[in-house]
Amino acid sequence: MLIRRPDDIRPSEITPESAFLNRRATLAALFGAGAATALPRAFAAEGATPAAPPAPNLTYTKNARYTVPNDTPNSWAEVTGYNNFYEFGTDKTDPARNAGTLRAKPWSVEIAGEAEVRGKFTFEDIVKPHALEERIYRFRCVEAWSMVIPWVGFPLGDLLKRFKPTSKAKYVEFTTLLDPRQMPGQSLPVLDWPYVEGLRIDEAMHPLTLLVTGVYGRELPNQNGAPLRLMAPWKYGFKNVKSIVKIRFTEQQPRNSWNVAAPNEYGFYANVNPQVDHPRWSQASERRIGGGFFARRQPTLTFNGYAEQVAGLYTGMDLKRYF
Ligand SMILES: Nc1nc2c(c(=O)[nH]1)N[C@H]1C(S)=C(S)[C@@H](COP(=O)(O)O)O[C@H]1N2
Ligand SMILES: [Mo]
Repeated sequence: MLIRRPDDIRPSEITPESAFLNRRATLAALFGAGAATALPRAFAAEGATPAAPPAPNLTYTKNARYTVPNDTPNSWAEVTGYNNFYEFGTDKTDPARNAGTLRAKPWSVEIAGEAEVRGKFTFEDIVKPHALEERIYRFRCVEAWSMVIPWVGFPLGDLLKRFKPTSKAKYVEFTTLLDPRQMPGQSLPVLDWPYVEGLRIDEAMHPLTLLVTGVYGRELPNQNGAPLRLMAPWKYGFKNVKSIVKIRFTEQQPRNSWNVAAPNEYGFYANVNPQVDHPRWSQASERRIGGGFFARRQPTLTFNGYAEQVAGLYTGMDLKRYF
């Protein structure tokens, strides 16, 4: 059955035109014939009985300061089945189907740039010194859909401090793994691989910014960015780079993948802002995933509801210019 919500934004509307051409034909070669013939379809689990998450396999505490009042988290099936991870295909259901080729263990992260402590660190070196906590955050994709997600992780700033950034460290750049054998979508010119993102150092150090290792009490599924991904909940989803292999402290503002692909459409800051529309659609409201066929649209909140905590980072900045 083909159910297509009228307010759905098709990949053809968000992918740069040149990259979108013949996408289905090329995906067929990478992912098998099914991808070429499958009609676009609504996420199967949407509106269905929420599938319960499997038992937790992480040790963590619930941080009750970070919850979303009057809202319940999206189901496990939604959080792990409706994804953007173009390294595994551009449809929302592609990552769950295709991300099995990613080897998230063992993993290492290179620390580089303007910091006293640099070098290669294992996943365990990175994570072990930190107590994991669960925080329920709003999540807002630039495509005007949203979820509520119980992430497990720890404040990124606590990690960054361990590397003793120098006074020249004004920004932090994060890079995803580059390996077309593990990430077959990297064989297509959809984005300039590897996926890179960046934050200003004060954004990276902000207590809301998490380095995420899990969701729903479990180690991150590959499709959600195993084993390490970023989460800055006041920004559009594309800032939250997955499967990070490199963290670099820089003096200059780093490039970020979607800005490189379409600079008029995706900025560096990408703060959720109902008053600054995407050139091709409004950001004033959003479709909350999981409401079923008659899903409600809800108003977009400034800084995705985190204005009280983060607005001060942008005092005096014209947020229409720095979008
Ligand atoms: N490496 C990488 N990171 C990525 C993306 C991607 O395509 N590749 N997509 C981004 C976008 S657009 C969104 S909305 C979120 C989706 O995260 P989720 O699938 O865990 O909900 O991941 C972000 N991080
Ligand atoms: Mo997104």
